[in-house]
Amino acid sequence: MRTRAAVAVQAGKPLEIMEVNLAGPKAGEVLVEIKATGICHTDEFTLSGADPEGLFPAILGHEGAGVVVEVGPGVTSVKPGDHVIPLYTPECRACPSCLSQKTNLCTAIRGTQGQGLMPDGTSRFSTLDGDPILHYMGCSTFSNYTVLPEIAVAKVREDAPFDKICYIGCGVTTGIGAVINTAKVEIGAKAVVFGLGGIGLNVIQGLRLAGADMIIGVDLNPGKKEMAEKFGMTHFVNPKECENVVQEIVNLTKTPFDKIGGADYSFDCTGNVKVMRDALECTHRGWGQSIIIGVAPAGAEISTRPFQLVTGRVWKGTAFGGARGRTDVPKIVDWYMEGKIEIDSMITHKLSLDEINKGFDLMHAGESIRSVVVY
Ligand code: NAD
Ligand code: AHE
Ligand code: ZN
Repeated sequence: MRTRAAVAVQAGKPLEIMEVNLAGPKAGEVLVEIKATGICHTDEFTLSGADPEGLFPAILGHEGAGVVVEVGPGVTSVKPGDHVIPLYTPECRACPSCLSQKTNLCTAIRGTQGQGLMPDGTSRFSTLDGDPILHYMGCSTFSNYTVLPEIAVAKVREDAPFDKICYIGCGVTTGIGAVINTAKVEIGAKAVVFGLGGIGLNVIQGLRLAGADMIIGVDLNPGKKEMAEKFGMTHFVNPKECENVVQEIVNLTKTPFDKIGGADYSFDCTGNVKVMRDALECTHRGWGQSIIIGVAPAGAEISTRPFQLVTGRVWKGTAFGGARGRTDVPKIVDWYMEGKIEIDSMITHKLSLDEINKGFDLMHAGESIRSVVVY
């Protein structure tokens, strides 16, 4: 079939909207009509050329929601008409990682996914001239129709609006999951969130859900403060307005009884390795945990004095918030539908596919939280 898609032709260039060919689903695959997709900072990261795994030409996008149109041979868990959210972290329930119950990082198809290919080593997308176009993160939601492995779709309830729940495909689950699954934050905790964008705000709402007492937000853009407060941020620190962010946070968290100070938990939602160091070092001696969510450019490395770890601080990372997609994503959709979590106000801009590059401009200007493309 033919479908309209925004194609990343080359790193650093705007996406090009065009008709492309899409081959039908093979065994174990499903054809999905994408109804809406968010634009995550990771799409921008890859498009910019900073992603060591970035390949071109490709169809980016990994934060979508849609409807199953057709299933390939052997597919049993979904059928045409089912509403689904594509999963860049699939859940096969049979690989060593899934069976370990220690990680959400299913390894069943990670090799081919990283090469922009379907599990059989080929691409379903091509130009009208027949040249292959690569998949991205196994999702390619910047195409109106896409093909996904069966293990990479979460079946969700049919009354949930696509233009909101697409955000559960990455940002919402990543932020809330980092708090609940990765850090396992407890009631009364003091936490710091670096970067108050589409991920950071969801960390904040996760912290509120977990019952944190103090939620300190850090961002260079003071325009992010108001929205973060609505989601539960209790204190705001602008690194441009203080001499030392780490000291500022330590001071904020000190009490007459605890004169050492430091956050119980911190979360990097910037992808900046200097920020990651601050995020670790502002946590409490003896038990502080810092969770890296941000993705850093090719060649970037983190550093700290080993003494920071010797004295009990813990550095952790999380992908997709530690969520097991097929199991957890339908539950998060339920939380949204039941009013337990909020999404609507974070979707600051709605665009057509033709306007998709505007979504990247808004992100660069710091004007959007999430832009969502509605097909
Ligand atoms: P975003 O652009 O919406 O937000 C980033 C925020 O960080 C902005 O508000 C910006 O002002 C702030 N910021 C930038 N530099 C800063 C600094 N030095 N100090 C303080 N604040 C700073 O991006 P997003 O969609 O929220 O994504 C955030 C990061 O998370 C990106 O690196 C993205 O690739 C990554 N991410 C990771 C996962 C995962 O599974 N690990 C999932 C989604 C996104
Ligand atoms: N390809 C990059 C790393 C990108 C990355 O870390 N991706 C996250 C999801 S970000 C979603 O917005 C992830 O899931 N990582 C685990 C995985 O298996 O990709 C690089 O540095 O090479
Ligand atoms: Zn993302």
